[in-house]
Amino acid sequence: MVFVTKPPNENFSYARTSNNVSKLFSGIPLVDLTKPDSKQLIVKACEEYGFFKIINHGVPMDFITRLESEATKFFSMPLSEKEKAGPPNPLGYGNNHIGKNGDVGWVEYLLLTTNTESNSQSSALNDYISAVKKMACEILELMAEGLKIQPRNVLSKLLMDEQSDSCFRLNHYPLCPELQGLSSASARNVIGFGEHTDPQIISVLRSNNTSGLQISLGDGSWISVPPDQNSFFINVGDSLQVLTNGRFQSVRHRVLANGLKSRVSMIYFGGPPLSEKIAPLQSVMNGEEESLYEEFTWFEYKKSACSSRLADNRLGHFERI
Ligand code: GA4
Repeated sequence: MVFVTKPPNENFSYARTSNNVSKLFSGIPLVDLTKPDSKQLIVKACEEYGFFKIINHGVPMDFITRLESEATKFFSMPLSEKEKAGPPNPLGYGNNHIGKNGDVGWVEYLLLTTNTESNSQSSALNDYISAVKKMACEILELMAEGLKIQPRNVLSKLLMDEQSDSCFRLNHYPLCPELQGLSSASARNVIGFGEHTDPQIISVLRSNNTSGLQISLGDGSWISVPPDQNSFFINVGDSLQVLTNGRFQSVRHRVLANGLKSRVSMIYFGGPPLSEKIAPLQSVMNGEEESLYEEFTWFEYKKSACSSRLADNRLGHFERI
């Protein structure tokens, strides 16, 4: 089974800016969490791309490698064993099919809860999730500081809430036989995970050293993100776009299959409690500024996302005209 798209016009493109003037794309924004300018760089990256890379993140390398080897071990089991952890609705093992509405991709995955009590059988998973959640909260606090909104935990408290509806995903993109032996110039694009935005607030992604992730600049072009197994990549989700009244943009991204090396990624999706009202924070609104969106709860948005296709513009249904 192959899922093909037209080759993209990669890495020569224009990015949107806060004043809507295009400028030449100058690389994936890089944020060093230990540097004092990190909050300004984070705000700029969220406004321009909704995407950036984090170095000096403080997550112990040992937590990462332990979980990666557990993931690799799981995905190398016979299909019949893996299927015992399925189907993936809402959590569990799945392959080739993503969501419930006909999306397909060259991928297998495990969707998990972030609840440490339910995951008590894997200390590697729990250690990793706790450390990545802490980093995600630190980043959300830097965003609040950079946006000059009070209190500084106005965003991070949504993830810290006991009722926070966050989830975790392990993805395995196997070697794609269709692409084996083809140079990247002659290879077609086989879709591993189709283009989409993440519905939550923030996503924290870590992958092994295999390429495949691409982000969209919103002008039809796709930028390949060079893999870096020692860093994390952060995505702004749809909910954060709404909370900032469109100041931050959720990033459209996708993963292409690879003919040379398999890819393993692990993603933490930080979401609010189901009952949380998702609306622009009062403190981000200037003067007479009005909300760009109808009011909805995370429960309502999640429900609507579950009945959509991956590539749909899910926020479109909630935009005020
Ligand atoms: C994208 C982000 C997360 O991986 C996810 C995905 C979810 C799923 O795999 O079941 C969705 C997708 C994601 C958005 C639209 C719907 C739901 C597949 C799909 C077609 C777990 C999530 O929360 O939303």
